[in-house]
Amino acid sequence: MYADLLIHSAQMMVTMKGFSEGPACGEDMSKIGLIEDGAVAIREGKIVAVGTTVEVQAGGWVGPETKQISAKGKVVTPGFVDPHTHVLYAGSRENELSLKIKGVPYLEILKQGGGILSTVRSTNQATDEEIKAQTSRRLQTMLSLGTTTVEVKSGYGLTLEDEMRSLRLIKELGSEQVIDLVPTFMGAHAVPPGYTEEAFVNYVIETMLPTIAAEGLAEFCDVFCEPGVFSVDSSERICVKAKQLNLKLKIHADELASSAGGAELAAKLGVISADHLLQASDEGISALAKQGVIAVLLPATSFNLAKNSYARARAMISAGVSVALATDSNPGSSPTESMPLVLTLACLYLRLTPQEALTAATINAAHAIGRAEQVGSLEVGKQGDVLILDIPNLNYLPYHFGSNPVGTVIKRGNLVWQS
Ligand code: IZC
Ligand code: ZN
Repeated sequence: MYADLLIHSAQMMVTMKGFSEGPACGEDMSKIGLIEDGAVAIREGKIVAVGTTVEVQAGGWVGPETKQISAKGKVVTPGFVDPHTHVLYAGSRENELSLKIKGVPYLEILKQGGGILSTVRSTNQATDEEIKAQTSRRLQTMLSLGTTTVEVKSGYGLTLEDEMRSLRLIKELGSEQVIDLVPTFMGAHAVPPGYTEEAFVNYVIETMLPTIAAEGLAEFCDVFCEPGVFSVDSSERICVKAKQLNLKLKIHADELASSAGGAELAAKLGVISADHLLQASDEGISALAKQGVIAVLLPATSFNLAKNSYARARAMISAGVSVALATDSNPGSSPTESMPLVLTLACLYLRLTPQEALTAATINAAHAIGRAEQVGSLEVGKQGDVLILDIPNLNYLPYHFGSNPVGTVIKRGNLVWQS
């Protein structure tokens, strides 16, 4: 039995070996399973051998039909996993840039009917084909930047019908294009006009959640837990119901207001991940560590909100929290598809080392969306999702920013993008 594909002679190969059972935390976030002169062999979409080039070649995997790619002088990593995005939408919000430059806060724009509600209008007015075409283009950009698995939230519909449409489109896109998509229901993204917070939360709990769970359209449920959007109490009610319906949980927690209790709620509920956490308290961070909640940090959002405020990643890692990284790709607070940019920002402003940042963008990110058995590391039996980066060493990845370091993207053993 020969491999279909052999990538060999990598200057450095990052495997992330050993964390498929549970995410890396503390000092383990630096253990990236580096192999010099590394090789990986893939057959029928799955990894069949990993090691040095000599080891893999000696394993008998290379036959006359095996396609071979040399990664000489380059760095090979698992495909990036982006575990927090709002990438399904129509329209854009560049008109809000001037407000942002003037210092108008994100939530003030929302309060005035813009922000999320503006994208709800443009999405709900668009046809299925328009939403899919615009989203596909962004997914293609993500793929070219090395993302091979991505979580996608609904939340620009805000009626049962429109939320179901978004989740159905995520499903369709997932089967039509290359990247694997993981669907999250986020009906509680903003309170639409005509509702009080309480009335809308009741609608989410009594009408949206049961139908969406019954249709099997989402794996996760997420809530924008933030004073002025959904309170801790409202968020808890929604999460408790979602859990009863066997949805896994995520929370947007402590993004904007200080010590609002989002992290504490996340720990109390035992969510899989708590996301943002810029303003999480020391108690909240300890609680996340104790409960094994993954912190999904979104430095591109901090950067784009331009408030010079970043999550306290070092305190989280010291406390034993597993950290993951995501783009938060959305038309308002993070209009980007770039995990390489996120890695740069994570090193400079979250003060992660390149090793920690890579762990956060691969295996820990896979854990944050329930995909660690399939992706996030280069290990035998996992999906053949591999990047060949056109860079000489690991430090170069966060160091040189603003251009694309990705040379080749392999998805399930197929070459799907090349620079
Ligand atoms: O469209 O502004 N933070 N939700 C919560 C978002 C950002 C997306 C948006
Ligand atoms: Zn978000």
